[in-house]
Amino acid sequence: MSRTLSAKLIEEHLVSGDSRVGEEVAIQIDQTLTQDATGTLVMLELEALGLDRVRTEVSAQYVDHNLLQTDHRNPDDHAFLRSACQRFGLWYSPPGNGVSHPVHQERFGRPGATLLGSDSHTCAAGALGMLAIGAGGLEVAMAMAGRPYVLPMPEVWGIHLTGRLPDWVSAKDVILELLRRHDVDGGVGRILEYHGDGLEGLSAMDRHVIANMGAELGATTSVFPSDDETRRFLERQGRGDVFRPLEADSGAAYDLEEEIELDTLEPLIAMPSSPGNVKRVVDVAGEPIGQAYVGSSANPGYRDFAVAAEMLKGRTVAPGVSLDVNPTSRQMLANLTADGHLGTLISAGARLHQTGCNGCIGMGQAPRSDRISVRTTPRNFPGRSGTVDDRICLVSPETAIASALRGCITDPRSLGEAPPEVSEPEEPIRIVDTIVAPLPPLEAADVALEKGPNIASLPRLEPMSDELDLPVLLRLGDHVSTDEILPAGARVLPYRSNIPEIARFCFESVDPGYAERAEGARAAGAGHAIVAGENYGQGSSREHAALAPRHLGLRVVVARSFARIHWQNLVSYGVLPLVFVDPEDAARVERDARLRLRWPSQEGADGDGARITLHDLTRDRPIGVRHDLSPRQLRIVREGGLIDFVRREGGLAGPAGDPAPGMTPADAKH
Ligand code: MIC
Repeated sequence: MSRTLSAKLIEEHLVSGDSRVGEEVAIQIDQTLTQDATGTLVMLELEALGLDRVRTEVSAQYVDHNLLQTDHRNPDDHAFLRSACQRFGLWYSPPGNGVSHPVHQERFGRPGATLLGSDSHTCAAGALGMLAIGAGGLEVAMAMAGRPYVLPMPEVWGIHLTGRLPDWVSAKDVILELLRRHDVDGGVGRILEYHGDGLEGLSAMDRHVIANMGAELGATTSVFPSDDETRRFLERQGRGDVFRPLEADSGAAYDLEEEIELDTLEPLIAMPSSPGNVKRVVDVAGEPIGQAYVGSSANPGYRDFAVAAEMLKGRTVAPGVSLDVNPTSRQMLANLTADGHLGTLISAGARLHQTGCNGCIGMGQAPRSDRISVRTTPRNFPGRSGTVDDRICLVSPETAIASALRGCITDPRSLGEAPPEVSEPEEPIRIVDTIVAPLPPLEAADVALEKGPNIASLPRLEPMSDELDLPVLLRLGDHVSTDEILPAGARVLPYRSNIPEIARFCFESVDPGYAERAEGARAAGAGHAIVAGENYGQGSSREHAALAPRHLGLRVVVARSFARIHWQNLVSYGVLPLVFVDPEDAARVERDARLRLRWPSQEGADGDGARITLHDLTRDRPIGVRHDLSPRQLRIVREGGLIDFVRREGGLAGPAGDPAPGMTPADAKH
């Protein structure tokens, strides 16, 4: 039978399960990726679970998010991560080395491998024919311990690309076109598999741009074939030996099919404040901007910066516009410097920042309050930039620079020029030695974890009782992002390794009184519930968005639907995610209503979660709810979360390859 590439990658790694859509499959993970903003928690989890050494082919830890060192907290986190890498056997990419996703693609990417990462944009590695999935940190910790990753078999969505991109249109416009068509939840439960002759015009880093922002569609991941372009990319990184051609069989049947004629695309822009709010640039042109921003994991390629530089040659950015340039990596910076592009950018008025994520996650570079900021970043959720009433737009580098030159949103085609032709350096500078290799096991065993005063051990979470009376402390709308649940930004990120402290910021932009009310309820011995609309928890994979509210007493979220990674994070931290059977009920439950949750006191063999009931005590009416948890997940929630569950089952110290007791994939659903 003809198979899709996604099916082949899954079958090659299948540990158990049946690869029919919706059925659970457990896959072996070859590589893991963690970054500092989520990695500190992962390392604390490994410590709590008693792991001795990672059992993957490669586990790499990057420091790219918390680079602002305004006091001891972030540098202490870096030192902690470095010591944890030495202790547990990971590669360590220090601050200044660059953004995790492109650096991983350059240094460790391998066609045909699986990658699990505690960052929602891990899917970017699909650019090389990998099966790369973003997940919560605990699941990544489990994968480091050699446990398989369990997921419901996604549908495979074939995206057939034909033709060539027109002048002034680039890879970012391809993914914005998909977001225009399908919005932020259009990819949920799906793998986007790209194929067709249109691929010939897309470099490996162009494919990275497209695969990266599959996360914004809610997709499980994106997959590109591994072809001549992949080989070329790997050879330029000095890693041609890991190349392996991979593609779907001819005539492979996709669950869904879609066509994009690249020749017909135009410059596109995601307007404030959703990646799905996509318009044609020409339709919104003319609006004044205060900032243009180039860089991030969503446009990390050499060409993205080189095009910007060529467009700016001999010119100066418009008065009043801050042009912020965030080079992807140390290696990229070295190449842009050698080629003179960096000098061109600086002479044109650009502000050069250190290599890393920076303003993409609100670590500095916040825009002024009353003006549009056009960015090549992947996300524009409200307030994520650090400015409460920000107006962030997502664009290609071409549109960002055209806008920087004119001082207003500008369709690059309207510059009336030929687009710059750029080609990658013949002999690129390669910087490989700044990533620190794992220590040999004997030396590693003696390394002590370096914990600064801000690094707090994980809070213990108590099991859930049979009956709970919970006040509804928040009622939320649709598409609430993890940036709204637990903000990003320079004030908050320094507390990523300190749950009690970071919990104070929960839902700050939505309802500043929430944390205090939750603390009050908790002090009085009560937990609480939250009611939400569709796609609750979209965006970042940060576990803190589940663990911090849990620390404040959150026990149940009742929503119309959930985003994939956050749903799993809630389960991992002992919060019960329930779905309204009648979506209209989301509007009927009042803020401050009291809900009574009942679990059957005598659990059946499967935990009998089907009989969980919810009653609105304020209106005295039952609320129809369902859960989509497997028996194993129900047990995890009841026992207070995955860490305690695994601890009770004997921790992670077992021999390599053994599924942990209680972690048998066949028993799990997600
Ligand atoms: C993001 O784009 O939101 C991040 C920063 O990459 C996050 C990670 C985080 O919150 O630490 C993600 O997407 O997972």
